[in-house]
Amino acid sequence: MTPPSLENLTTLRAHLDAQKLDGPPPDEPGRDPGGLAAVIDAIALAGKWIAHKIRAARIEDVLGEVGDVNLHGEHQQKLDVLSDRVLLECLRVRRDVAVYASEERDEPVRLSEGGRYTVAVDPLDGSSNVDVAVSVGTIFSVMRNVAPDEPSRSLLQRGSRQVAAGYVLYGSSVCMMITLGNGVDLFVLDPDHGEFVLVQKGLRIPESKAVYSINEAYWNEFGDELRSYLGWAHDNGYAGRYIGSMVADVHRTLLKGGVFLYPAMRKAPEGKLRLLYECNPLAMLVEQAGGSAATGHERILEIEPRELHQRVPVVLGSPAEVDAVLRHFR
Ligand code: P6P
Repeated sequence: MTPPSLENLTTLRAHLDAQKLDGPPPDEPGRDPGGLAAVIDAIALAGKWIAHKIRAARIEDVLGEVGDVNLHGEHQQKLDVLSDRVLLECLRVRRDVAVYASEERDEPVRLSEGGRYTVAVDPLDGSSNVDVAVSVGTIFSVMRNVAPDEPSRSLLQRGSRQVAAGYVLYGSSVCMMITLGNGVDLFVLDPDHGEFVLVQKGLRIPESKAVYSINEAYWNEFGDELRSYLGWAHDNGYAGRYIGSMVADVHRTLLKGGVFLYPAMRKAPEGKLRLLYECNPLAMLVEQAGGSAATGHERILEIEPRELHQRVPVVLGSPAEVDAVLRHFR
């Protein structure tokens, strides 16, 4: 990893401009310059704001619950609601997003008429960990708006149709991992200048690593195949690492290798994690970095979504480690 220096200092905006992405929409009066770069830039801006809020949370008392529950019956944290709101507004002003979907909203929000993209987000994944200062993150998935007459339909495309995906991780440093479909790039927020700086271009996940990441407290809920895999892993000296924030567990897996699992269980036959704004974007990142992402029976990115908040089981990470899991599912 080449540390940034004055000679090779590349900001996110400069990196995006160099990718020659879709430019602004055709000249139309009153339309702000849009394009995919502007969409990613808007998410980065929201990420900076959320990072600040999280840093100051205990001081500004935005911790804790608003008292509401979201459609999944999960208690909404104040920061969940704030993060969702700032992402929506940052994307609205860029005028090229037709519809916005979020884990925190029952229904999608129509934004710009004629917008060329749809964005689906988990505004603050792992938010219950904020109270104990554990890493959390914003996950995003960008698709083309292929149904201008009814943009919400564009949200239900298979993950292989994503044009961009990534996350902002609010940890010991604020990291932004993005893919535009031609590799994975890692940026770190320089707190002194308020810029995301490129620190690793073309990131590759290690081929193998004897680390698995799963909540083994659910052992009694696991099927025989998964128990067989875990028994094999225990016999082969694997280490367990589980943070309980998917973004943090996946970030470690991308950088160090290993396998992350949130499987189907008796009490959750579809697993817990959502397809559109958690598993699809993270699966795209992992595949673009040379890894694999499956449900145990099919490739995540080939799933035809049925509905906005659909859940799927997920096994993702180093190719050799995902294969080791799937060998027990065949
Ligand atoms: P469990 C956080 O609530 C989350 O959605 C993911 O970030 C995380 O991987 C998972 O749930 C943790 O779930 O059941 O292990 O607490």
